[in-house]
Amino acid sequence: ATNKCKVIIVGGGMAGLSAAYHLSKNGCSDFKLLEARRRIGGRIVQIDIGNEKVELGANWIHGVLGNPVYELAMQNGLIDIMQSPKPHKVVAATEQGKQVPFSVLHEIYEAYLCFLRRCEEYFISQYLPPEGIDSVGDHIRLEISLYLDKIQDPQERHLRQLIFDCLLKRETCISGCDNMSEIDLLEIGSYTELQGGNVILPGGYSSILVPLTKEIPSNNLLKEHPVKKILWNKNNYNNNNAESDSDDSDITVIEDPPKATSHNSSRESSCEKEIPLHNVEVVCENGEKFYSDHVICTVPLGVLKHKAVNLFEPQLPDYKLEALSKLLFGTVDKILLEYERPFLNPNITEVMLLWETEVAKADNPGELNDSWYKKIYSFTKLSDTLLLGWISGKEAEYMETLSNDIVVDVCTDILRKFLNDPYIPKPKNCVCTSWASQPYTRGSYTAIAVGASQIDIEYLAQPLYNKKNQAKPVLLFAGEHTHSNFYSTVHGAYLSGRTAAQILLSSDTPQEIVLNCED
Ligand code: 6YU
Repeated sequence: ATNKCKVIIVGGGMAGLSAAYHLSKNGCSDFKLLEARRRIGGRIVQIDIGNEKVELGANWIHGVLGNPVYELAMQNGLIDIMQSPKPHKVVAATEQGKQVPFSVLHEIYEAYLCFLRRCEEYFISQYLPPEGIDSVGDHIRLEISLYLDKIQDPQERHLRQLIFDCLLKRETCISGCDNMSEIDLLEIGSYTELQGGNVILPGGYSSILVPLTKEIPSNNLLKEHPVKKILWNKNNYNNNNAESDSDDSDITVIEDPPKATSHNSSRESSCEKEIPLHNVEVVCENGEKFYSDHVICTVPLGVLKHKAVNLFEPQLPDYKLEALSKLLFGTVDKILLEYERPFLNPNITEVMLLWETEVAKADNPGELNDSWYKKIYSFTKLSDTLLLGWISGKEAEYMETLSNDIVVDVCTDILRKFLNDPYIPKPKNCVCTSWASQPYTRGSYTAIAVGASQIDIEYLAQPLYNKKNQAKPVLLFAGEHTHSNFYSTVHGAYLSGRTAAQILLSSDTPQEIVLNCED
């Protein structure tokens, strides 16, 4: 009997936990959350490195005003309101170990921000971009070349070009792509930035999981339950059982039942008579089956891209499959280096790396052997003895195939060269994330690729019904990839899980949906 419930939630990242939390808080405990990994949190995950708690996925609450994750953190005392922002001192250094004057860095950063804002404006304005320019990368590069044309001194121009290149690499880590030429120019403005800057929780982002999980009955959270198949219109297959159903008014007898003709099929239905009719059967990798009236699928876009065709029966509608292939789920990885003793100037918090050469675009990943590391755009100091490097795209995916020893050697060479100091020590420990290789993530976060649009995200979010006139959907979707303004963020995931729960908790009119659900 434990394998039957009203709602199954697939995936225990922020979206799944938010759905479970909102169901629980509103009096519905008849659900199960099936999580593939041994832990919950998904792309929110913390490890210990030395004495430090380090986040391997999300780090910042992006924005304060109107951010439900910030609210949740505030309500639960997770934010240190006395915390004063630590000074951030960035230096930009060239491969020759020369540091760039801060005034130049500042000038280029301001210009760059202006170019980016102009890209974002296309989403709301009626202006059209120059002909043939359809990506953020192409548009920004055009503006950069116009800007640099005005600088007479070739050395000054070159230096500025290197800073722009570095900022473009940084942008790939923010957007979640390999190259900014992949990002649709007209759609980048669909992402909504909330006011208030980036907030860090003193206990790390993962501390946000505590107030959510404490509201969810622990028996409802099933870890190490990877889902293999979601059969989401069982009702249509097994109409013979309709009368044996529970008293749930959502479940109605289907009008046009398939006829049981063969010996096998009648045996199947009599066998299933022992199981009260449910709309949904969810099968785990180990063969264990769960039955429910509704299922909320929160697996990441990367997993859906690889698995959707086999995961759902019946198949998802074509409009969803198309949206899945059009949207981007890029890779962003972190490189964490732990040192025996502090070595960086205490006043410096970040070193931006101004690589001389653009990263070579290799179609054959083997060719990245000699160039992958040029995609690391900076090292940030997390503590006196901990550095964080960022890398994105194909180069990040290539790095995921390398041993830690290789990464350690390469990063040590980079730091020695850019900081012009041959005595910089080797780290005693190195941890690299591997978001693209993780079978239950397969990338880092969602972006709108050239040719895709916000509508594709809305298509992914559409819940599905398996019968005409059904009051509530059977198959619902949540996850950062289903939020049309806050995709790629934790708060987007949280809101999408809340919406899915609200739909199931609600009566049938949208007004009541909102009123019926407590946050
Ligand atoms: C944010 C931040 N942040 C850095 C890095 C990463 C991400 N994000 P989940 O994957 O969490 O959960 C799905 C679950 O499903 C999971 O537990 C699986 O195990 C499970 N599952 C899969 N298959 C299954 C199966 N078959 N059966 C059962 N279970 C299965 N967000 O707000 N602040 O600082 C960062 C960052 C390195 C990788 C981030 C950040 C993204 C969030 O982590 C992410 O959106 C949510 O956690 C996803 O939750 P979920 O539930 O949907 O999926 C201009 C412009 C463009 C827009 N970009 C701007 C914002 C940039 C984003 N910021 C990134 C920066 C960092 C550092």
